[in-house]
Order: sequence, then structure tokens, then C-alpha cells
Amino acid sequence: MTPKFEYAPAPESRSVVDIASSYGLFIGGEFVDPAAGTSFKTVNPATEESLADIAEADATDVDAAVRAARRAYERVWGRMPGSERGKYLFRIARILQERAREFAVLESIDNGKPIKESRDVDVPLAAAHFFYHAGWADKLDYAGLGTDPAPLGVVGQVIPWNFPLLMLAWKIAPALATGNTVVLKPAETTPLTALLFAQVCQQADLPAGVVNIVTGAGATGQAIVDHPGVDKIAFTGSTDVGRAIARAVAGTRKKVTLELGGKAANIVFDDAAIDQAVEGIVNGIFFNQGHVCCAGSRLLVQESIADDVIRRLKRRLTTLRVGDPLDKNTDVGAINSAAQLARITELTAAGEAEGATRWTPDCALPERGYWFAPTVFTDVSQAHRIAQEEIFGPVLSVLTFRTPAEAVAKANNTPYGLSAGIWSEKGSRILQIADQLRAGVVWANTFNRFDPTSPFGGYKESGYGREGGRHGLAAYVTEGSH
Ligand code: TAP
Repeated sequence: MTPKFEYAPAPESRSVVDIASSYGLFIGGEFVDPAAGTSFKTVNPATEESLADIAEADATDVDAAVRAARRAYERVWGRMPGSERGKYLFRIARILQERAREFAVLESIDNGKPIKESRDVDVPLAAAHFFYHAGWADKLDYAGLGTDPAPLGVVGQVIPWNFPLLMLAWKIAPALATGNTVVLKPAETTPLTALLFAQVCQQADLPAGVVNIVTGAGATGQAIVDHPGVDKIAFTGSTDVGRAIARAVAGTRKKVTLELGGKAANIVFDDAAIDQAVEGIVNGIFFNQGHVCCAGSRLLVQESIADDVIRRLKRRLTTLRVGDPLDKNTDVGAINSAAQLARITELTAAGEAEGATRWTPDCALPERGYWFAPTVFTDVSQAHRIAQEEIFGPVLSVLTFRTPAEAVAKANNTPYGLSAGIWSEKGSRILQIADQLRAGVVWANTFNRFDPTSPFGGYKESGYGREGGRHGLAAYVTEGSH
């Protein structure tokens, strides 16, 4: 089948959502100008067109946001019965559902991800996260966190650009359910859905200052981390920045949770249902352009079936449609930024230079915007950079193994430990291998499945702390008496 790599803008989608020409900071329940009056632009990565001017928060603005959050915590939110807090969370969840189309279109415009993913994954999961935590708000005594677990106070939250709304939900929902107030910084390249969420907080009549959104780049995040009035830092992003944050909070009273990078192995055994596994491999690495911390970026396939799996995988990849994120038929959207595209380009060039074999489906990419064709590397050795470093793009490195022991050894041969996948028809084998994998999440005969009830988080350099489920609540309360 001829690949379709066309880019046809879908102008009608823009009419679904209003994008203002400029946005202020959301502090104390209202949009305010930044103290220094500076701003930056957020760009549509599929067209390089500027979408809006975004206020840049400095330390003065962060201080104002932390003070607003402290006031809201002391006067209202920290004292409110859980049953009342739960009502606000239910209200937010319902508004997210009602405005789902707006959120999905805005997310795809600002981030570059295909609309079918923002519509079917990001936005419904974000709403589900609020529904789930709304249910916990009045049941915290039964969460196994000791009796009467108390909130921590003001929480600083810093999130990346790959799932802007969903990461916001992962951060804000448990913090609010447990009675904390929040100062959140979205990533510089994807602030728009966080700013629309600020409007949802207003619409839900959330008390002023319970949620504050401060936009900016790394320096804004650092100002949150360094602020003495913050009781806890929740961070999702790269391992390098995570390390810097761990150093910055060392010796302070601040609690910290870190969700960092990954280099997951997707392990296919010779008894797996191969077509199903091929779908799982494609979803594992090409979902969200591979901008996924738990992406199945290393395929470990048993030697006896490797040729067959690679042949079927390549055939499947020629049917993927790369292009306009707002087109419902698009499978692979735009790379989020020029900087990320440069990183992917650099690492894939290193893959070739180190001797791996590069393959992409025959394709023409749009001239404007940031694009990268789905790419598969074979003849990859464990020492190659493309087998060790997180590429965070639509690039799969294929390695082979002979025995289950070799599969485990190779899967664990990474500084990361976030996720893994196992494909096998034998339940006993799945349980045995899962037990030996040093990964926070192990999927069996599926990949990239998320649910608010299920804790998510890593080992080793993938960070510490869990998000989601009962375990995720623990990060937002003091240790109660058991
Ligand atoms: P980072 O560069 O680490 O950025 C993450 C966030 O931290 C952004 O909001 C960033 O601001 C901010 N930041 C940058 N420097 C900072 C500093 N010194 N102090 C405080 N905050 C700072 O990561 P990214 O490029 O956005 O995201 C990709 C990485 O996130 C990948 O490694 C990926 O694996 C990881 N990730 C992990 C998970 C989980 S759950 N483990 C989920 C998603 C992503 P600016 O963006 O404005 O610079």
C-alpha cells in the first residue's frame, strides 16, 4: 500500500476552540500580568505558526502564586471536609467531559499529537483521573495511609510537554483530593491546555488560589523548586532536571516525587500471537510520536521469529499516515519542537554511525513544521547509544535474544526502570519474566495502557514515587498514625 504522508490543514477544527492572542498567569483565581511584563510564544509544531503570547513568570510571580496557594490552603481548602472537596473534583471532571472537543483540538494544535489520540486517550483519561480522585476525597481514612492523613500544604508541580493535560490531571487531581493547594508550571512549548484548565477552575467555582498556573521555561520551574513556601515538589520530566531538583531540595523539609525518563524493552517470545504483538510494537513506540516516557523503544525479539516479526512490522509501518494532527486519519503527528527534532536527528545519526541499519517507510514529509518519519533500526547492539539513551521520538531499536534469561538481562541493561512489555501465550512465563524485570510497570500482551486506579512510576534513574491508584495518594499526605 502506498504510504500517505500528506499534510492538509483542517481549518474547521480551529473554529472549535478560541485561542486568545495573549495569556496572563493564573494566580489567586484570576488571570494577571507577569511582574516583569515579559512573554514568549507558543507555536503550532505542525505549521511553525505562532499561536499566542504566553506570560513568563519570574520568581516574583512564583512568590505571588505560592502566597495565593498558602492563603487558599489555610483559609479554605485545607479545612474543607473531603466530601466537599470531592464535589469540586467531580465538577471539574464533568466540565472536562463537556469541553472534551475543545481540549482535544487545542492539545493537538499546541502539541502536534494526532487528534484521535488527544480525543480518545489524553482528554478522557484526564477526566477519568479527576473522577477517580473525586471518589477518594472523602475516603482517605480507608486508603491505608494511617488514620486521618493530613495534607502537606502547598505543592509545586512541574510537568513536561508530551501529555500536557493528562500530566496536569495526574498532578492536580490527587493533590486536591488530599487537601493540598497547587502551583503548577506547564512546559514552555505546551501551555495552552493548562490555561484552558484554569478557565475550567473558574467555571467550577473552585475557591481562588487552590490551583495556580504559572507559565514559563526552566527558570520558572526552578523558582517553584527553590521557593521556601512550597511543601512538596512533584516533577515529571527528564532525568537530568530530576537530578537537579533532587539536589536543590536535599536538606530542606520539602518532599519530592520524580517521574523521569525510560528506555523500555518490549519483549516478544516465539510463542506470542505475532500479528497482535506487531500491533503492540507499533503502539508501543509510535503512539504520540514516541514522546512517551514509557515507550517501548527497545524491541527484544526471540531470534527464531525475528525475521518474520521485522518483515510484518515493516509492512505495517508502510500503512501509517504521518501528517496533519487535526486529521482524524492521522496516526503519527508532528514532533513537538525544533529542539526535540534536533535531538532525535542527532541520536539517529549516531545510530547509523555506530553501525546499526536504518529503515523508514518510503515517505515525503511536509515542508513546514517539525516532522520525523517512523524509523526502525536493526543490527543494534546493546552498547549503541540508540539502545541506551532515551530518544523520545518515533524510533525503534531492535535487538534479538535466544533464551528467556538473555531477554531479562538485556531488558534490565539500562539505567532506567520505568516500564516493559511481554508478549507470550504462556501465563507462567509472563509472571516469571515480569518478576525479574526491574520496571515499575509491566504490560502483558498489550502496551501503553493507563488507568487511574493503577499506580505508575519507576525504579533506578526513572525516579521515585508513584502516581495513580491508592499508592499515588501517599505522596500528598503526611504519614498518619497506623
Ligand atoms: P524537561 O526538560 O526535564 O522538562 C520538564 C519540565 O521541567 C518542563 O516544564 C521544564 O520547563 C521544566 N524545567 C526545566 N528545567 C528546570 C529546572 N532547572 N528546574 C525546574 N524545572 C525545570 O523534560 P521535557 O523535555 O519536558 O520532557 C521529556 C522528558 O520527560 C523525557 O525524559 C521523558 O521520559 C520524561 N517524562 C517522564 C514521564 C514519567 S511519568 N516518568 C512522563 C512524561 C515525560 P520547560 O519545558 O519550559 O523548559
